[in-house]
Amino acid sequence: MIKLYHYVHCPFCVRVRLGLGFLGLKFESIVLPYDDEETPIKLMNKKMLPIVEFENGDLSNESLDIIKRIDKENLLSNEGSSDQELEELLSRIGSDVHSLCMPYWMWTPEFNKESRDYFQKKKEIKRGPFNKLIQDKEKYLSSFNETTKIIETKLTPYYQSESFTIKDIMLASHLWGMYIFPEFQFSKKIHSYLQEIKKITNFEYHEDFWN
Ligand SMILES: N[C@@H](CCC(=O)N[C@@H](CS)C(=O)NCC(=O)O)C(=O)O
Repeated sequence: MIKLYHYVHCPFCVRVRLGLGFLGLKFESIVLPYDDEETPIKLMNKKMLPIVEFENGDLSNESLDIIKRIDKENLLSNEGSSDQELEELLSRIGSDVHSLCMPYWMWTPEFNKESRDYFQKKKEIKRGPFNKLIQDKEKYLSSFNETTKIIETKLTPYYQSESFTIKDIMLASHLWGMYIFPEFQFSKKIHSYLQEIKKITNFEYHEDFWN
């Protein structure tokens, strides 16, 4: 069985879960504590997830390569708008969602005291103190809301497509983390889009912590 090492909050890891789920592939789910440096370095020589170990022992830690490899029948074909446009959208989403959500993700069940401290220390180097991110939330929220208006114009009902594609995996996984942000609601259109994706990919964000 395919083994997936992942972080729940990481959008690139969510990509792989959505891909596996859509294709109906069973996998062993291993949520690594965020402060575990040893496991990813032992497997891939760097601390970066997702890592997939395929049934033949091959390893990969590039989300899109992983999805291409498991999508043997090319069911997630990638036609339509240029990748550049989606990349720009993802980078806009990423910068606001990360600033808004990091101070909250660290209180979700994938973290314990040690991994939370490690996460905060590491992420504050790039983004600045988490309490400042929280103080500035209106700025990030208003920018994110502008981006969601653009997204809405692209859903037909999937991202510039009538059917589900790899682009929906990329978009949805970047948006998903906002379900953790307090006081935030997606518009009905985007929420319905994400919930439809949840259904067809059999995705449950925190299912690893149900038992
Ligand atoms: N290009 C990689 C990017 C994966 C990535 O950026 N993973 C982040 C988590 S979101 C990571 O593991 N960073 C190292 C760390 O957070 O310690 C992919 O698409 O899979």
